[in-house]
Amino acid sequence: MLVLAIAASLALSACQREPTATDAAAPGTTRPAPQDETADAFIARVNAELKEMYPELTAAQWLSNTYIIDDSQLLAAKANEKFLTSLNAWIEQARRFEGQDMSPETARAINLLKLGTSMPAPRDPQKLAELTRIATRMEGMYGAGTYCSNPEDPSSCRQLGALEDVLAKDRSYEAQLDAWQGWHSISRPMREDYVRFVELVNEGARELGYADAGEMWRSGYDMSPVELAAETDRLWGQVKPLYEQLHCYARARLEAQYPGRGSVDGLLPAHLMGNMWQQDWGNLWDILAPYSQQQAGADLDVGGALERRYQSELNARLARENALIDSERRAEVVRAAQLESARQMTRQAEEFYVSLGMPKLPESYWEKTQFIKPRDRDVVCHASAWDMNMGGEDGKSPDVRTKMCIKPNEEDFFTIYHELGHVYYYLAYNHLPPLFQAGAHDGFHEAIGDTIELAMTPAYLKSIGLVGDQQTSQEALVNAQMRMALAKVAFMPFGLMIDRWRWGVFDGSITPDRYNQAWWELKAKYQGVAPVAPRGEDFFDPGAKYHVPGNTPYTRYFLSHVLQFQFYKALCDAAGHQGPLYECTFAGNKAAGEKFWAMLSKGASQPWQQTMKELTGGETMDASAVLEYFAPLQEWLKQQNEGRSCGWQAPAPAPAPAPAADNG
Ligand code: X8Z
Ligand code: ZN
Repeated sequence: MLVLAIAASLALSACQREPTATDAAAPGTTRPAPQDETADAFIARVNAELKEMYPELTAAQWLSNTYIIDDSQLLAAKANEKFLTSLNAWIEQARRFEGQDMSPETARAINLLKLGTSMPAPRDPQKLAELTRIATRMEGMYGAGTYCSNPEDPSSCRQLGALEDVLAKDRSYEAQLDAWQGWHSISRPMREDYVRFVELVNEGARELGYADAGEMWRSGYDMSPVELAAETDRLWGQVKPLYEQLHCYARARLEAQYPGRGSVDGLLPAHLMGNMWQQDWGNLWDILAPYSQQQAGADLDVGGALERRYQSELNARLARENALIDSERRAEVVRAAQLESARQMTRQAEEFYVSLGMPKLPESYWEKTQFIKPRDRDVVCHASAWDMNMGGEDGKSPDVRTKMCIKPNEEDFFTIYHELGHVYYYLAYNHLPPLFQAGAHDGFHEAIGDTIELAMTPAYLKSIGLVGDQQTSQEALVNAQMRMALAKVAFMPFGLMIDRWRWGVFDGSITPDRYNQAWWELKAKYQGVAPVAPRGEDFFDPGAKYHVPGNTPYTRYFLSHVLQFQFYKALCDAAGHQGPLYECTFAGNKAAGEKFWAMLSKGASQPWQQTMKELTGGETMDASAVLEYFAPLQEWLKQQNEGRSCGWQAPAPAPAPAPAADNG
């Protein structure tokens, strides 16, 4: 989501100078640069203006995300237009200082300003307005996406949440295929918009001096864009053997579950992985659990426990009602129970952070957050965390929120911890100037909540009453590791392939006539996943993943899946943990909490390498903590896969069309 992307880089504590009558501009617009302004004064002014205009932008975005209608979209597009126009003006004004001496902080702030959006806009006002309209429309189309299996019958219509439930729970091959194909039909109309979107952001990126928007995205990591790309290859090389073992194991189990149709030429069928994008295989626990609960002597059914809690909440509420309630009243009661259960799950997550010594969430968080899917309108359900006002004025409470459509299941329970990671990062760096109110890099932002997730060990889950007694057995260990691997290891190649696709789209090596083909080539190459029926260019399957129409860069999640294990290890050390890494939880440990908070409160004020050093002692991203963590599982998988022929052959990519003679 745009706001997150920019929030990740923009805010100021107070105006550095009083605006005078001569340089006053309309609230929230850029003032002309004073003649004798120094670079330091310039950055102070940008920080002030940014903070001033920010609440109006986020309010419009919040509205269009939580109430999708033409009017809210118009306002969001306009607010975005205003913001991107200001951003371009600031960047233009910053050129005056090129080559001049300035403090490292100011130089850093100017660079962050240039990278202040993942949607670089052309300077041409008409094109800029067109871009914001397209962006808002695509996100709205995703949020409102609905598949009707029988177009004549409105009761056959389902949105993403209901279709995801089918993949999560229904083991019928056909029902899953219908849900998967159904959702992938909603993005067909986005294709034309996306082609134009790419042209426009590329134009914006070129005007800023980048080769294309992809190169700009790769420039936000305190290293060259070429180095960043090489880093992702290197890190993937570290975890690939583990993924291949997991893939091999999952394939064998699927082939047993669906004889003759559990794989497609050695690749995993896209609709059978329990998840719309095959990025998290946790829902396949019924098929992939190494040992039964009895064998392991430990239960890990967090989803079941949450579902039971919700049901008893609902039953208690229904018991208080008149036996003859009508369907309208019943729906109200159901909603009240859903809301209560969602809030309870969120309280539980908050408690983890508070147990580390972090503050309670402000009261306004509980009032303004969207916890569950509203009944009466379309919303973007994809989970997100918002800082509405960069900490607010001095002395006022910050306005932070999350927006989710929480259901009582394990995946959403984890996602709440993930989202609160963003929220606590906001709270920790709200004291910084707006331009430094961002993650050390965007992968850091994604890794905070996930670091906590790693600390949600069976022992922790038991301590909060979500699972029962845990015996220590080899079987229990393998089960616990598998549960984590289905979320974390399965994710990694997906985390990589999305931007491999977009980098190619932005640099022109993937042309619109090959959008879908290239998408599935990358899915095959990295994830070893394939659709069971051809997906031609009449589809636009990338658009069925939120971050494509939402234009959120994705490499951040891949990096986060490496970083979170490094952070976890460092916090376990801080907590004085002894023994194997995977046994560690730092819940309730104030020393770990202090170390974490210190890292968060640095925001983007220094190169991430420095921030990482302060937390972990090292300055590079490194997947060896991933491998250390999963060592027992990898051993077990090797034994299980003995005698199987693992790996897969990705179909050879079709040759790219010859490049255009002149690409400008
Ligand atoms: O988009 C998210 C978060 C919001 S930043 C819910 N995630 C990625 C996804 O869902 O695709 C978290 C993990 C990966
Ligand atoms: Zn996130």
